[in-house]
Amino acid sequence: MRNGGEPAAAPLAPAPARLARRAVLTGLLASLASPGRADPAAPTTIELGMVEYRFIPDHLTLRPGALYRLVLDNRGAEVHEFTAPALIAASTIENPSILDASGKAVVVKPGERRELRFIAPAAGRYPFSCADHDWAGMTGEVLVR
Ligand SMILES: [Cu+2]
Repeated sequence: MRNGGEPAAAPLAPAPARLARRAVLTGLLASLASPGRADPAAPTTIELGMVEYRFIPDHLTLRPGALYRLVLDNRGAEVHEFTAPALIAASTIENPSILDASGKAVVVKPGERRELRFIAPAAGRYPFSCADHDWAGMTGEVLVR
């Protein structure tokens, strides 16, 4: 007679192929369970226009841990900068060579489009500006939530 429902012998370990199938199935089920969740491998593209002297739009809402392509599109006649020290310091920047020498900004010439790829940081508010024209109100904010 067995005591306490314990199995008499350890079950056979699953074969590696069966484990692999189980991992694929688990991933599939997880993706079905959260259909609204962005695939972290597929970036979300956001266009940020730059003119004299504002960003269009001047507020962005991002998801923590999601991958973004922020396309900085200078539609103006002057050089503009996306200056975002807190955001850049807190994010994982995928293409840091796009940053200027300070490591806190991306400089965009008139008519130029430059792309900053990054993984959004933890929830919070991250102000940005154009360091050349913040005096003129060329500022904005990224809300991560
Ligand atoms: Cu500017």
